[in-house]
This record gives sequence, C-alpha cells and structure tokens, in this order.
Amino acid sequence: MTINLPREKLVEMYRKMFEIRSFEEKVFELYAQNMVPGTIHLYAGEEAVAVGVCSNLRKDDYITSTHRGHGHCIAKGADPKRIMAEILGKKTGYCKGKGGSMHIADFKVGMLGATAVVGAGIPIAMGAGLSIKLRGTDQVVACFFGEGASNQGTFHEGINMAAIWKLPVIFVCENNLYAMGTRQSRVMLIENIADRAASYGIPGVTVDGNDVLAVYEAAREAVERARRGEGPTLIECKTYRHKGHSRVDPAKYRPKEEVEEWLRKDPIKRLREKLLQTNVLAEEEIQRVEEEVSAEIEEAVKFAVESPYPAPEEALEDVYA
Ligand SMILES: Cc1ncc(C[n+]2csc(CCOP(=O)(O)OP(=O)(O)O)c2C)c(N)n1
Repeated sequence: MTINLPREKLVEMYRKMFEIRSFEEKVFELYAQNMVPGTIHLYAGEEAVAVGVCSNLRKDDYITSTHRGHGHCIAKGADPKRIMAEILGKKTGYCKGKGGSMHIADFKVGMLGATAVVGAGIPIAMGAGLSIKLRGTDQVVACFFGEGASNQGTFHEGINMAAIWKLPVIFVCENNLYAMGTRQSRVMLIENIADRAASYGIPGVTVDGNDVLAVYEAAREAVERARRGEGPTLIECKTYRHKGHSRVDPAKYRPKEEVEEWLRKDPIKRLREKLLQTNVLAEEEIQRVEEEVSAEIEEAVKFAVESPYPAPEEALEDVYA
C-alpha cells in the first residue's frame, strides 16, 4: 500500500484531525465541570470530513458550517484559543463571548460562520459562490451540513441555484445517520444523499467519510472542477458522531453494536495505522505530533479559562436589534 501524497501533507492532516479530537475532548471535560454556559455539539468521530475537505482549500477559499462546527473552524485554520474562549463565554472569544459554540466565524481564514439553523449555511455558501463568480476570482466555497439538513428547502434551492449558475461550491453532506434522535431510514427512502445530485444535474459522490484520504480525493476533484468554472459537486461522507447529538443527549437510540462498529472505524486510528504501515511516520514521530498538539490544546484551555467574562455593560454592544 502506498499513499500518493507528500509526507508533510499527510502529517498535517493527521495533526489537524488529532487537534480537533483533543479539542472536543477538552470541551466535553469543561462542560462536565460546568464551565460551558451554552450547549455544545461535538464533532468527535467526524474529523476526516472537515480535514479531508479543508486540506484542499486555500486560505482565501471559504467554508460555511453548522451547529457541529468546531472541527470545521479548526480545519480551516481558525484559532483554537479564541474558539475555546467563545465556548466558555469569554471576552477573548470570536464573538466576545456572546455567541457561544454555534456562532463562530473568522473571515480572515475564510470561515464565513457556523449557524444553529439547520440548512441555513447552504444558501449562504451559494451566495458566496455567486460573489466569487461576479468578482471573477478562482476561489471556491465548501459548504458543510448534515443529512438531516438535506431534507430542508434550503438544500433544494441552494444547490439548484448553484447548479444553474455553475457556482464554485462543494456541497459536503456529513451523513452521520441520525438527525438528533431520528434515524435516516425513518425520514428518507433513499440510502445515499449523493443520489439527490442527479436532480440538479451535477455530480454526486458517496465516500467513506471515516477515511480522510478518500474524502481528500473526492474533494480534490470537486475543488478542481469548481475552480475551472464547471460548477458545484455534492459529496456525501458516511460517518458517525461518537457522542450524542448535543450535550444533554446520551444517544440511547443507537444500538450498542452499531456504536462499537463505528468506534472500530475511528478515522484517526485508521490514518495512524496507515501512516505506520506505509512507513510515512514512525511511532515516536507520531507520538511527538500528538504531544505537541496536546500541549497546544492545553494552552487554548488555559487561555480561555483565564480570560475575563464580558462586563455586564457590554451586553448591548455589537447587537443589531
Ligand atoms: C431549521 C431548524 N430545524 C430544527 C432545528 C433543531 N435541530 C438542531 S440540530 C438538528 C438535527 C440536524 O441533523 P443533521 O443536519 O443531520 O446534522 P447533525 O446534527 O447530524 O450533524 C435539529 C433538527 C434547528 N436547529 N433548525
């Protein structure tokens, strides 16, 4: 088995996936210590999707995100310190502590925003794609959303419009099988969300969303197509969230065997094994990367915990109402 990507690229992908996982584990710990004022939706288990897609993007490309957005932000290069501070409601966070986990944006790295409204990122991505076309640049937009969102009207409207105008958007469906507690098979008669691409006349592909190299490859083709001005692609990534839907959900609706099966398919474990088997990295080198990342995340936690809360008199600043 060989992997046709430069070593540095593979190491960077492993580092980012490990960073997202470590970040999410810390968020969970801080939540258990009652340090998180709002709700949280953890991305652990789905890291290969954000990293596989964003590893194809330039800094001036854009992404839109969802309620489960920490991983997208980190993969696109947002600062984990400021994300963590925002989650803890601190003044040094991306929204000065007033937005919380689901409202992180960082225009400097092309992260156009997370949104708590399911499916709402889709027309925003389409609009960003239209702005790119009107400005005549070769940027692209990656739009992340869940399979639940693919039943929203915004999915149909956003993708259809992007298709007819050949906008440079990569629609990335993270199919983790459940929308809150609702299994996909209860609300859709199709198995593959990518099949829906045919009704808009655009390519649709389904990939193993726990294999970062498969996601990378599908995204690479879609990004190249978008940069050539040939329009959008729908990529469905089959994946699984390790935790419940949100912080209050013990996810009792998922069979134990199913959870165990997906834990065996952990995307980080899989890439780690692949890097070892193909001699891209030795065990000590992987451990060094993991230690560096863990130290970085500890720094982010320290920064967030030690940051002040916004003052009460700042409550109405930056509020548009
Ligand atoms: C328009 C809208 N409807 C309902 C909700 C409540 N809600 C929050 S997350 C969610 C499930 C979303 O599932 P999916 O799009 O598959 O994303 P996942 O949580 O699986 O990542 C729902 C129904 C919402 N936030 N917005």
